Amino acid sequence: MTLADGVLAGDPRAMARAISLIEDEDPAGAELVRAIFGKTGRAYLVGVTGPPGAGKSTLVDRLITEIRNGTGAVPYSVGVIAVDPTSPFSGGAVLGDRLRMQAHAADEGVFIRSMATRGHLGGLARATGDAALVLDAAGKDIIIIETVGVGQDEVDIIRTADVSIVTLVPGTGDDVQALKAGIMEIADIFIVNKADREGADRLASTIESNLSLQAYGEADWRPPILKTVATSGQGVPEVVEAIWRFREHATRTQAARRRTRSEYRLRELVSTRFMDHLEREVLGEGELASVVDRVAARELDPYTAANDLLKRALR
Ligand SMILES: Nc1nc2c(ncn2[C@@H]2O[C@H](COP(=O)(O)OP(=O)(O)OP(=O)(O)O)[C@@H](O)[C@H]2O)c(=O)[nH]1
Ligand SMILES: [Mg+2]
Repeated sequence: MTLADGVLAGDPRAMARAISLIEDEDPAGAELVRAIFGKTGRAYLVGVTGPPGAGKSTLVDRLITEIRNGTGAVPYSVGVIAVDPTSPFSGGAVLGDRLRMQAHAADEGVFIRSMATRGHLGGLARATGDAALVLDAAGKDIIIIETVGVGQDEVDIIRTADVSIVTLVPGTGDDVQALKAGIMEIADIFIVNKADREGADRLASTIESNLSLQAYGEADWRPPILKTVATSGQGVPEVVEAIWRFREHATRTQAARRRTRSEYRLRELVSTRFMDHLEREVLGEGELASVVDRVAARELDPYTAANDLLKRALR
């Protein structure tokens, strides 16, 4: 049985192996994605973002429970990708996520994986997207991606999910931070977590007054603001309900969003392929670095440099 067959059969070991290949940027990972791609597109992608320590993993853990035991007739299967922003060697947060979510270890309908972010520009979004394809091909109905809402890469991952959930916490100045980082705009659902703490209502009304600055038409989705205590599970059923409501509501925008996701990935891949080609096939050893040095030293402007490189690649 090939690795792709294993993934398509939903074998957790094949899935884990596939995601490792993707994470390591092994060419076999790309090969695998090629083999499974035609069988993807069924899963519903839920993006969860927010500042470090907002309680995202705790919440995702509760969401899994709620979705698995939930009100639906058939329990959906769930795949989770937790993107760990720290170095692959620190391992702290990864371990934390694993421990927190291991309550689901015995549940065959749940697959959880942490992914370390690598230095590669754009690589995180690609690796996360490919890992989601693996879970999708393996038959997971709902795929949850957790990222810390810092950095464009991470915001893009969440922005192009089928539903984007932004988690904030009272009393940390998160509201201001989030406004600055532009993650307010991407939210389909707001969560004020740690609602057992003081200031939850205040934070909710800050978000509310922000929303009221925008003009929502009759038919537009207005992001709900939901208060949760992830540690106890309070408010979590309402979050799952809001996800289902959004899913019902946004059938038209979902197609557009998935198209954006495809375009984003295609553009990113072509750029990466092009740069790889340039560095490996066109330029000599260290040549790109010396062009960078000249731009840094103001001997060469970046536009001229880029045009020169493009010309050489196309020659
Ligand atoms: N009081 C309170 N504590 C919470 C709540 N939700 C989570 N916590 C605690 O907040 C801490 C961080 O929770 P995590 O779930 O790891 O947060 P996270 O956002 O996933 O963190 P990173 O992935 O490291 O950014 C843990 O100690 C949780 O127990 C809550 O609703 N109330
Ligand atoms: Mg976490």
